[in-house]
Amino acid sequence: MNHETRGHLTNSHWGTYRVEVRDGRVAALHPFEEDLDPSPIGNGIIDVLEGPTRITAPMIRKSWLEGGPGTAGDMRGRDTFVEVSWEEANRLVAAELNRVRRDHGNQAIFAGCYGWASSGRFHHAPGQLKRFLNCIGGYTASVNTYSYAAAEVVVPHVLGNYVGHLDMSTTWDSIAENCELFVAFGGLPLKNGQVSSGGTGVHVQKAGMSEAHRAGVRFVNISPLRSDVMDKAEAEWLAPRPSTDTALMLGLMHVLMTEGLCDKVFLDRYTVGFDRFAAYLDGSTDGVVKTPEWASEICDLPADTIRDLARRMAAHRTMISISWSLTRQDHGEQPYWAAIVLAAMLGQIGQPGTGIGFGYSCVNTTGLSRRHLHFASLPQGQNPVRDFIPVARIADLLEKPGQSFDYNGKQYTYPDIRLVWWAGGNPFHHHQDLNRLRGAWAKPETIIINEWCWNATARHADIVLPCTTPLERTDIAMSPKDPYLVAMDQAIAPVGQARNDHDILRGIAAAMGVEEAFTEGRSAEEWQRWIYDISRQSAARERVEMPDWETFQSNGVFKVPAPDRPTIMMEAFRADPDANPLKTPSGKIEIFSETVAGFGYEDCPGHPAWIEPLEWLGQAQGYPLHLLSNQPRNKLHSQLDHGSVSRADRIDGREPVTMHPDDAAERGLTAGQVVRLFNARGACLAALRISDDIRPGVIQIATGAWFDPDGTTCRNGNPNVLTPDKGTSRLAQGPSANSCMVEVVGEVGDIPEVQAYLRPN
Ligand SMILES: Nc1nc2c(c(=O)[nH]1)N[C@H]1C(S)=C(S)[C@@H](COP(=O)(O)OP(=O)(O)OC[C@H]3O[C@@H](n4cnc5c(=O)[nH]c(N)nc54)[C@H](O)[C@@H]3O)O[C@H]1N2
Ligand SMILES: Nc1nc2c(c(=O)[nH]1)N[C@H]1C(S)=C(S)[C@@H](COP(=O)(O)OP(=O)(O)OC[C@H]3O[C@@H](n4cnc5c(=O)[nH]c(N)nc54)[C@H](O)[C@@H]3O)O[C@H]1N2
Ligand SMILES: [Mo]
Repeated sequence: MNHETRGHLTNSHWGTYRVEVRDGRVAALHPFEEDLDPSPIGNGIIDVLEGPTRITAPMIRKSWLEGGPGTAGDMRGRDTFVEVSWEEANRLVAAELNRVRRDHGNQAIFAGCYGWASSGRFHHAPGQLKRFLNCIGGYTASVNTYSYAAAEVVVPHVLGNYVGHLDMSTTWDSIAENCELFVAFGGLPLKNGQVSSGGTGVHVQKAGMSEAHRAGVRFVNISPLRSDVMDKAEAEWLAPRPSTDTALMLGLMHVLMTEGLCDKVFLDRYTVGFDRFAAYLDGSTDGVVKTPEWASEICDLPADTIRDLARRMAAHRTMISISWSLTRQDHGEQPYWAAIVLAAMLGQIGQPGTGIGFGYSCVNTTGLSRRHLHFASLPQGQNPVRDFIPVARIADLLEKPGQSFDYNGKQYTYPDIRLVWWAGGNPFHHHQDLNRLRGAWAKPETIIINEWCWNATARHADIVLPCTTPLERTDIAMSPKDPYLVAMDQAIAPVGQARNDHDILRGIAAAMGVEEAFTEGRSAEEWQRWIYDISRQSAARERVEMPDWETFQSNGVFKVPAPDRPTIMMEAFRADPDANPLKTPSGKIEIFSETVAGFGYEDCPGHPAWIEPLEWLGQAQGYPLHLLSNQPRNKLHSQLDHGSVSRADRIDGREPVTMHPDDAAERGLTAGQVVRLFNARGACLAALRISDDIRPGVIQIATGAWFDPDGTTCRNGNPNVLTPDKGTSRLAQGPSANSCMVEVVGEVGDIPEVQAYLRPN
């Protein structure tokens, strides 16, 4: 297209780059010059575009090909693969879809397809697959995310909306100007601000935090990890036991209530149900007074520290940030609800630079100043199937057809799944208790995956359809959360026989007689232009003038002009709650929710409460260390784990696990040695990193290492062999990965080699 004159551009969740192409190969990705804090993650792709981990042709699992659907599901992950032509692959997939539809109905197809895929508005793999399946009668879907399912379900009961408020987070400029004290539950790890789903133009988190620090904002890092706030911000570090923030917040709120530090005017005008909650705080309802001393016993911070923090929060203009990680724990609804009530008691919600924010630095776009535009995407059509699961209930779905489950006040039934199709996600990365998932995964008759690399999910499939990476196709990066629109150029030819997901599905649609319904007669380029033009018209209605398609293509980048004033979350509600009510039953902040109380869930009552997690340091039950499996700094989830950037960060090829020196000494472990992390669910191998930047009793290993099973042990340090597969509560059924206890020992004898990055036979 226009890259002859302006050079190739690409975009990813972790940034925008100029692509240097030499002899038809990608030689380097150079950071976009407007990005003053580019991420190194991008270059990790170069050495894996080709090579043993690349899937270069359609592949069928041998037993499935020979015996047909349903053959030797337990061989998934161990079987060999047979290469077939695209024609043959299309024929096999079409025939199998027709069989399952005819014999069992479309609800027997699970295509929740959770995953981050790649940025690029058109070639969004899950969106493409869902559109295709809707052309043939639909599929069983999934709802909510792994990121913050508990918040997605509980916060709408409290504030009327969750994602809407997250999108309207108070911007960094307003924080720098107005905030004095920034209290971050789960910290503000810059490692996470490297990415944003849908694509990143330039990185702003470091600048936002630095500016606030220069302006005098004091940061408090409440996290088991010191590194969760950058050194430069000179944060005060408070390291509670993991999964106990709700108790800590209750202790803080008790101080506010008993010392007359609550903003009563705010509570009266903007909230309902404080009295019911106060009766819990002061122990009238359960006989337990939620004093700082009580909280201290649970979270293990000194009572005086809690008291002092509460007084400082009341005395200053305070912003509370609550990281998404706090939802990914047992009863992950509670810290979110509690943090909102804490902010309501301080009375600063809706004012400049203060109040509450949902996870500053979880992604680059939280606090990023931008216009809020509506961009089009590929229409997905209508799914006639009503069945769904809360996203993290995948193993339950496969194991328990016909059984019922609770979700947000209703009961539903798991359908009987015969065929699973994934495009753009890696359940053998993202799900908990992978040994359990492996067992459940053996049950469906057929598993299809679109992937470009031989990760664990590809290895555990029957039909592997090789797709392109963004460097091998043309697209547009156009995320409503990021001001930069980027023309994504095709830099190189597709590797091997890889096809774009859209073309893969078009081929299968043709074999099933629905090609016209799937494409509506448009080529990929015509669709991109269609999406762009509709978005351009929508932007024009917001008085933002986007260039026409040709100009955009020849320039390569368009930046939506910044708004002329900061965004302040819930500003309109604060200004006039009668004219701008929240979408809750009362129109106000629901400190007590009659709706949630009415569900009668003992694990999610009508107001925030401390409910002991299944696994935590207060109840060690044989496994004495709390394992945090947080997001990796050198990649996005499992993406590019096989690439050079991620692998350079390893210790002799092993994933590092961080432990406090006292815990290492107690176990006689030394830095760099290979250790075994284990509990009743499984084990994984990792290399020991010793640091006093972690709370004693807590260990940390990043997620993302490709699952490499050897029995129930992962040779490659994937923490999800250890994490519990339990819903946060009957309300949200979100994932609880961060409430996980383990033990660690030195690995002795022959230490098995990592095999995750070899091509399967
Ligand atoms: N223990 C623990 N587990 C966790 C978490 C945790 O904190 N702790 N975090 C959870 C969270 S928040 C999340 S969001 C999930 C993330 O889980 P996922 O989103 O499933 O993880 P990714 O590795 O991003 O998977 C995306 C997959 O899409 C593939 N892909 C990329 N581009 C394309 C494309 O164009 N087409 C196709 N067909 N495929 C493509 C990639 O190769 C990759 O395999 O993990 C969750 N799991
Ligand atoms: N580089 C990079 N960035 C990413 C991602 C990635 O894979 N790589 N993934 C993206 C995705 S999908 C998401 S959802 C976001 C997630 O964003 P987060 O949920 O914020 O990510 P985490 O790194 O899991 O958690 C942040 C910190 O919370 C702390 N923490 C954990 N449990 C507790 C607790 O009980 N109490 C307290 N006080 N602190 C706790 C941990 O020390 C951890 O480092 O990150 C996004 N950003
Ligand atoms: Mo996420």
